[in-house]
Amino acid sequence: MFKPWQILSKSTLKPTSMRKIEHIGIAVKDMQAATQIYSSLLGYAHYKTEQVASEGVNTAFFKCGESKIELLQAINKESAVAKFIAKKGEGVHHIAFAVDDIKKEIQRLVKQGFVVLNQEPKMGADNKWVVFLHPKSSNGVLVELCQERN
Ligand code: CMX
Repeated sequence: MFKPWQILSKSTLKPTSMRKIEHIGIAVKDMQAATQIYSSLLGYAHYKTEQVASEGVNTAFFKCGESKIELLQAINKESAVAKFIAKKGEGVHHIAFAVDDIKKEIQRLVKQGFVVLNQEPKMGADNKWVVFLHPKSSNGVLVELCQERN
């Protein structure tokens, strides 16, 4: 059973390379409609679109200060986003944290009992190495770690 609060106290917490919320991923059914809605909300257009075939998604990115909004539309029914929408409907799909050293963070989080879905970082959208943590180990929220690819 995953209970990191049992093994960590303030005195054992160490500095990590978790830097900021890099982006929030939002699952949408209709990308064209969603980009219009988020353009209206933010007052400016998305800065890029990208298909990530390996994840079965089309994406559109908006900058928002230091962070981003990533709209995600499934391109096939096997996609994690298609399954998410079928079960929960449109909405917040994941929160992504920027890290300096993704491999070190994987080791740290595995030691603490988090369920890391891919132990080897994979290529994600917007020029990143990415790793996902199972939502069951983070209070029902799918967590992504991402590191800039050089
Ligand atoms: N947020 C919160 N909970 C989620 C979730 C999400 N995004 N996706 C699934 N779940 C929940 C399911 O509802 C289910 O809950 P219950 O057990 O209460 O019913 C539970 O997690 C497990 O679901 P599952 O049916 O066993 O597994 P899935 O086939 O739905 O897969 C997951 C879930 C997280 C393992 C899978 O979506 C995954 O590997 N995700 C990582 C990759 C990814 O999401 N890629 C798309 C984004 C790519 C990008 O950002 O570019």
